[in-house]
Amino acid sequence: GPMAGIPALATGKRSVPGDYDAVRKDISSILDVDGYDDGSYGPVLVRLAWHTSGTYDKKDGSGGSNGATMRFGPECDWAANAGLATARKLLEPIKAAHPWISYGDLWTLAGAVAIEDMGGPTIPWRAGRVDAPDGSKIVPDGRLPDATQGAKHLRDVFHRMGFDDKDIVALSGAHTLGRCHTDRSGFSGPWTNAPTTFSNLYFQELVNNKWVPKKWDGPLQYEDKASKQLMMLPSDLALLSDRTFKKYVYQYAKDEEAFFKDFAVAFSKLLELGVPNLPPA
Ligand code: CCH
Repeated sequence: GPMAGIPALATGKRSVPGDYDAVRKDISSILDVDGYDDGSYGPVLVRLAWHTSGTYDKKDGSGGSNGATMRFGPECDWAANAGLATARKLLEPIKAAHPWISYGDLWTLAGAVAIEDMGGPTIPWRAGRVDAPDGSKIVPDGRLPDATQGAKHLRDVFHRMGFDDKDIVALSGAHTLGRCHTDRSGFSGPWTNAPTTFSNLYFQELVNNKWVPKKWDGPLQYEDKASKQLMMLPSDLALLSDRTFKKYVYQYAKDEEAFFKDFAVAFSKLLELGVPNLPPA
């Protein structure tokens, strides 16, 4: 739907270069908005941070959040990035108030701040991404995961970025946040009943429900048999049908602390893929 009004920024003033705390404050101040989805822009900002980073290929170092090439075609028009213009536009007033920050740093910092403000773990974040000019080489479409596919595809995509099986399951826990939109991905609905709180609920719902195909005109997705209010993508259910993935799903469903710890490390790594010359941690 249309964007709800953008609230005034907390600091409301320009900051000195390098004052990332001022940027963090302004990001925090725009997250909660009545009338947009479940009341928070947090989830779509997390998705922006993920999609700007998840194009990375460790073989040749291409892709990743450095450059912020999603500002330009064709990347902004990839089907996988449908709906992320909402997130990018939302951050424009913050870029205007803090013009010294790069888009790559702003988009990834917004994802980290959103996770933290929604109750998640502290995400180690470092500045250093440099924006690329329009016309720069953009990686080919097709590097972000396809929700209709299974375990082999998840491994192909995430191993290409340099992640292992445990990282794949930990990162998938971000689907505790937000929802699917028919006008963006074609899928519909939230994974949990608390989509603006970062928790291990996604894993609990995965293991505690019976998942059946949803009867509708849209693409194959699953609904929980009891309430029919929650959804899983085919790629989510792949985490249950693969023995290795399933082991971590059950571990994270039981142990939120382990999930938070592993997610923070993997998400931080994701945001830094392909970013050269980062300052020491
Ligand atoms: Fe995701 N995700 N995601 N996802 N995702 C969608 C929404 C969110 C896949 C497909 C989809 C990660 C991994 C995967 C978020 C974070 C992460 C949607 C619905 C699809 C489809 C988009 C829409 O309609 O708006 C697939 C396939 C994978 C395979 O691994 C990872 C990793 C992360 C972050 C660490 C978040 C957050 C959302 C909610 C966005 C919103 O607007 O509410």
